[in-house]
Parts: sequence; structure tokens; C-alpha cells
Amino acid sequence: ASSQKWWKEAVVYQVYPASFMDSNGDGLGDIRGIASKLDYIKSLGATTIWVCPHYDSPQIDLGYDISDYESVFPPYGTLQDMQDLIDGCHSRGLKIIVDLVINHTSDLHKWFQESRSSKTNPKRDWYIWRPAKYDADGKRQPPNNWRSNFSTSAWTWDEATQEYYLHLFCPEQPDLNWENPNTRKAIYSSAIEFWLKRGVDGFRVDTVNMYSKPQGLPDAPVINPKAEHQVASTLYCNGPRMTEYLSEMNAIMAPYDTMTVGECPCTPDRSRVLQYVSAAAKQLDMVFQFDVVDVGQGTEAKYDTTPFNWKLPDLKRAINNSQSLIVGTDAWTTSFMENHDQARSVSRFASDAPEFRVASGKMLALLNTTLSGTLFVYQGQEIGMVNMPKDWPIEEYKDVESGNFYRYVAEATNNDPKALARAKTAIQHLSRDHARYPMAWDASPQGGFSTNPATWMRVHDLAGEINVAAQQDDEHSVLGFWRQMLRTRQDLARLLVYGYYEIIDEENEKVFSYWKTNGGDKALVVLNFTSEEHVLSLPDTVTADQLKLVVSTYGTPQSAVTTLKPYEGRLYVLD
Ligand code: TEU
Repeated sequence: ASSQKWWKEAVVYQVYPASFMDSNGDGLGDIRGIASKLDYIKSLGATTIWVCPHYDSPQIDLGYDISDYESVFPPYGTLQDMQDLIDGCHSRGLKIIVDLVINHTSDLHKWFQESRSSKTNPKRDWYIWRPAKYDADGKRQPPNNWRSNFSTSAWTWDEATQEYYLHLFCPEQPDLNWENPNTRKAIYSSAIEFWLKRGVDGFRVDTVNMYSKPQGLPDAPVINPKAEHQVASTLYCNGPRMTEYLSEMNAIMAPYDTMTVGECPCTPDRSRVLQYVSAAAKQLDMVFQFDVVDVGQGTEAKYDTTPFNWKLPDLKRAINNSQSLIVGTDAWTTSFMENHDQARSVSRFASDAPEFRVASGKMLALLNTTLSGTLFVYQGQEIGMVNMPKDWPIEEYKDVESGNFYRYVAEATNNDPKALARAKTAIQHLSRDHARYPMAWDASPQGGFSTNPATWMRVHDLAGEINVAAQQDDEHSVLGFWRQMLRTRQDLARLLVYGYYEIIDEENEKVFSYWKTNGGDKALVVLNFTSEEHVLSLPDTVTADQLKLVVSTYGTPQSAVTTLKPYEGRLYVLD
């Protein structure tokens, strides 16, 4: 892709419809609510919005279970509301991308309803059906040992037709059979062309590397002998026909000036990622790698972890995995730290203690806005929203992933209090719910999100303090700092959007510093990841008087070499 592509310097603001803005007082966000905030989004310096699934859905996995690609979830609004949103973006010079969830549908999608109706239905083969296996005792077993992403078996038995169907996520999310060309055709026309014709500018492509399953659906290696089902992501990610499917999909989109960003979990191998994002390969424009958001998670399963069991060098190297994609290649990359699947970055990677959370939010903003690639900001990240309060009961967590995990631990340990306490700690640290409670707009009831006290998720106890109105006119706020940095990113795009990232002092566990370079130009970023002051030691190759301070998260201009305040970040350019 040439550097002229509009999406390279794009700043994408991600919106989660359920939690962004409720325009009709039913306690749930909606499309008109999003439309009412477009001027705010634009005022940040964002150029594109990404709307999480707006499609009709029974909402078992909050919209990632789509029952009709061609209609809108009624509580969110109508097709006309979506059209108004698309037009409202375009009239402001904003682009809009939507979620493309085509690895699976909802079990209520008419395709699956037909598929499950009988073994001879013409759509039977649109999903992945297999006969049972029987063990030595004659007990019925699923076709293989795969565990789904939500802690249960990846197979569900269908009584009516006496076969199992595959679902890599919930049982209510059956996987589509991409091997059938008719299925692919239907997907392209219903999920892709339908929306391109209505003017969307591209897609965030959900679980894009899972469409092609391995031949024969073999068992996963037994990593945890005590578990009934095994993590199988290395088997079903990046399967044999991915290149073929993505070429085909790319050709469907080619007549439109789209941007595609694919979600690419379980792919640490740089050369595999490059096959997806090399411009010459014509597959995807960019992907979300998982290295950064996986830092501190359990290796076998996400929640198999304790808070802060990671070290700063882990984060530096994870960032290198995505930043290095553009070095010496025709590929493109992304910078992001939050989305609707991740806990809040301030709580995960810095400190949400009252005295440090503003400094932390700004320091992480400096990190995000100085990394190369297309930049993604998740709603609320720009005001430094933090994880849900620790004293909220487990019932406040609504997401199927955390709920299933908690139930799984309860069953596996027979309600052992220690195991349950550990599970709750992990959920308090990493649950997807932390990204899904309502956005806080002002200090009015429900944080200005809704006039209805019965919001679908509980409003954060700190909504009166951490909200947009409180920061709107304050240049020293997290919001003010994001705005400043998005301008700076544009001014210094050559270094900040396109430059090469180079870690300095990789093993340093307290300070994160790196160069951004492009030709002879150089910028230096230094970030204090601790609550203590640190004296900044400069790399040998540079002297203090060569450094020109562009910005400090503490605002006041300071001499080049001095002490970093707690969670302070600075950006210098080399004179
Ligand atoms: O997530 C895909 C994915 O890989 C998840 O397992 C992700 O790693 C997990 O949510 C992290 O905790 C996508 C969507 O972003 C997610 O919201 C959906 O639940 C999922 O696909 C199924 O569509």
C-alpha cells in the first residue's frame, strides 16, 4: 500500500453501541446516541469511527452473535438510523467502519435454522456438523477434544438430527463452513456488499484467522490432563486455506476504497503476520496482533493468572512484535492498547490509584500516540476510565466469558473458596466487562449516559469524577493531553506514524524508552512506569543539548536532563 492510503494516518475511535450513549432512555446505548456524539469524536482529532456490532442479534455475546446481517438490533435503532450515522460521519469528514463477524453466526440466523432442520437440508453443509464418537464404555463424545474460547467444549450435540456442530465461541455461535463456496458467496453479499453499498468505509474483521479449519479436525495436544477439553487455538488459527479465502474477500472489496483491520489472535510468528498484511499479498490492510493485550495473561487460559505478574520488558518486546512489521517491508501495523475485550489500560499497565490515575492515563496516551501504524482509541480511554470497583459483587459482571470462567472454576473445584477468590481476582483484573460499563459524559445521574437509572450495566462509582465534561476545558486532563498528542502526532507524522521503533535499555523494569527514527530524523520517548521519581539516564549516543523537549505529561517545560516524576512521560526530538 502506498503511503497515500487514507487509513495510514487515521485515528480510529472505537464505539461500543450498548455503552456509549442512550438517546431514548431505555438504559441501553443506541445508534442515535452515537450520532449525537460525532462532533465530540471529531474534536478529539479522530478521523474514523469503528462501530462494534450493530446487527440484529440475541446478544448472547453482545452482538458478536448475529442473526441477520442486513438489519439492525431493534433496541439500537433502524436501518435508517444507521444510514443517518454513515451520512453524519461523511458530512463531517469522518470515515466509518463496522464490525464484520463472519466466522460464525447466531444460532438464530435463518441459515443455521435451516441447517439444523435436517441432515438433507441444502444448507446443512453451511455449518460444521460431525457425528459423535463413542468411548470404550459406549459413552457419546464430541468429535474432538477442542475447548471453545469461553471455557466449554467447542461442540454441541443436536438432539433432533443426532450430530454435533462446531462453535469456537458460545454454543449460540455456530461456526460457518467456509469450505462451501455457496456459503462464502452468501457471506460476501449479505455481510459485506450490503454495507459497502450503504457507504461504510471498511471493516474491523472479527477473528479473521479462524475461517479455515485444519483437515480432519484433529485433537489438540493434551496440555492440561485434568481438563476435559483442551485449548486448540494453534490448530484452528491460520489454517491451510486462509490465503485463498482472504484473496477472494479482498477482491469483493476492491471496487470500494476500504480499510480492513483483521483481528489476529494466537499468531506470534512475524512471518505469518506479514503474509496477512504485506501490501503485495492483497489480504488485509492491517491486523490487531495480541502480543500487547496478552501481556500478563495466563499462557494456557487468559484468567489463569494473578495481577501484575508481568514485567516492563515483556511489554517492550510485545510492542516490538507489531512495530517491527513495517521495518524493511511493504506491510502496515496498528497501535492500540484497549478495546471492548480488554480491561482498562490504566488499571492493567500503570496505576488506577486516585493520586496516580491521571498521570498514568497521560503516560499511556503518550505511548499509544507515538507508536507507528494506524492508531485505535477505545471509548473512555481518552478520559482515563479505569476498571470496575473491586467491591462490586461478581453479579455486576455480565459478560459470557467471565461468567463461564467463574462457573467453570466453581464446578471444577466444587466451590472451593480459595479457587473462587483467585478467579474473582483475575476477573477484577482482566474481565472484558471493564470495557463495557457505561461511558461517563458528565456528573449528572448515570454519568449522563442515560436518563434511566436502570442502565443495562452499572455506572461506575467514579463517573462523577472521571467524565468528559470534567475534562473538556482542562488542558492538563487526560482528555486535554490526548487532544494535544493527536495534533502532535499529525505534525510529526513522519516519525510518530511512519518511523521505526527501537527499544533502548530493554531490560530496564522501571523506565520504558525508545527511539522513533525515519531517515536522519529521530525522536526519543521516555516513560516512567513507576510511582517513584527516576533520574533519566540518556543513551550514550546522545547529549542533553541535542534534545528538544516536545511534550511532557506533566506539562511544564523542563530542562532536557532531569528527574522523571511518577508515571511521567516525555517526547523529545533530536536537533
Ligand atoms: O474476539 C476474538 C477472540 O479471540 C477472543 O477470544 C478474545 O481473545 C477474548 O475476547 C479476549 O478476552 C472477538 C470479539 O472481539 C469478541 O468480543 C467476541 O466475543 C469474539 O470475537 C467472538 O465473536
